[in-house]
Amino acid sequence: MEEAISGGVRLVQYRETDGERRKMYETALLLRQVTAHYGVTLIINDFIDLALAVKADGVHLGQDDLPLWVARKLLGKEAIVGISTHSLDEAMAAESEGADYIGFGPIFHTRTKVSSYKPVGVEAIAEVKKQVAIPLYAIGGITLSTLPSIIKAGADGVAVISAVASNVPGVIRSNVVQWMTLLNDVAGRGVSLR
Ligand code: 3NM
Repeated sequence: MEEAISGGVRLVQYRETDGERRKMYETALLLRQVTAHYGVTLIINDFIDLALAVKADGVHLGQDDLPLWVARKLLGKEAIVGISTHSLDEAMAAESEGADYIGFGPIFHTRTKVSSYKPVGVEAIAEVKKQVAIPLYAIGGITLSTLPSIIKAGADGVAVISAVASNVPGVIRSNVVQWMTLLNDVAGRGVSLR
């Protein structure tokens, strides 16, 4: 994460889908210390209690997680609450329920997340943006070569895992620098909710 931040990332999501909750707490606490130091926004995937416990900036919920209003009630109105959406209907519902942003996808095939959702394609982004005003972050199988089309379709930003992840020291940083450079070229801005 420090490499990603040094490359220019302004928002990170801690996404751990299974594992020991104690270990997750310790990891999230460390991520909070580092993100606070660099002034980077930290969102916790799925777990409202974890977000509360480490004073994260917000939580990201899936369609099967606790309802948005519960997260809002527990975390307060200043917290960022985002929702994963996979269709226009889900996107509209998320907005009317008070989400701060939506994740929308999978845009393309991805091997990172096992789910039954079929890829929605780039055109679906424009359809959703016609009806939904809150920021849309496209996700799922996005690469540097598809990034321009996604921004042109109206996405406010992108969320990527495999396109930047690496175990080799220095590679995440250089990948992120490439992404931020291209984003600035095609969108004229970085990606941030705060
Ligand atoms: N959520 P990659 S797709 C975490 O469609 C996640 O809601 C998705 O990883 C959704 O950039 C996805 O490696 C995986 O494809 C994104």
